[in-house]
Amino acid sequence: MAGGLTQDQIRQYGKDGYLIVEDLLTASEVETFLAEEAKEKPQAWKELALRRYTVDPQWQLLATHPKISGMVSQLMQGPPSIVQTMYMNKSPEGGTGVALHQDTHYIRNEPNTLMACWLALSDTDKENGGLCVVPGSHKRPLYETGAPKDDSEHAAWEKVYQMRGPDGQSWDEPMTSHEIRGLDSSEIVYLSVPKGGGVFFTSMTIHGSFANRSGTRPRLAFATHYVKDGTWVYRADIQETVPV
Ligand SMILES: O=C(O)CCC(=O)C(=O)O
Repeated sequence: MAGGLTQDQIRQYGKDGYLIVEDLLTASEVETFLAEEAKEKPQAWKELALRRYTVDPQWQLLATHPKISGMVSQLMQGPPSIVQTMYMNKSPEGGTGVALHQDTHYIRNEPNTLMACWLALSDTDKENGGLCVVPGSHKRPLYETGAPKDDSEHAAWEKVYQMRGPDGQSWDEPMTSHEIRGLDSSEIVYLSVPKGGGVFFTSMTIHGSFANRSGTRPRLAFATHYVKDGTWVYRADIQETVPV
């Protein structure tokens, strides 16, 4: 699949572990998504959780967007399959963020080809809880984590996931929301991404966000996680990946 990234952009992604690209979506694509999202949804849709892209045309459009999937193919050097999609509407009155983590903490996969495209559906920055990253962190090992420490910044949860291995075995695994321990906070870079722009990042890149303290500006974002065709995803709830 042809993609629109230059060799310099691909090199930058390899060096930093993330890449910001503006104008991935048109204003009308963003507005159409948000208008559909504002409508009441059936229970069956809600229950699809991370797999809404399999039935919802707007979610599918963002997850399979040719401009974006072409770039994902370039970055992962092969055909992508969709693992999950998430829409995150962080309210201006202190809506909490996702504690800093590496996506491999949440989605174990082999070989580890997981990566994400995070799309800004409103203007996003430090004040309204925009995405933050630690440049170059994708070259480090997987960090130790614990439960998030500050619930005014980060949501904390616990869940049990069913896992399935390639040998047919299945087992339950408890998971809590992850917060990396031992991170030097001066390494965190707070990104400003305008509406319609996006950030590509690897599953080892440390990223997350803090609460929206803007008082007036919602932080709206849509993320799709992809693996390269042929990758095993252990979590049963998102194991059935869909080629783009
Ligand atoms: O947008 C955020 O707050 C965090 C998103 C995230 O962790 C992800 O897309 O993997």
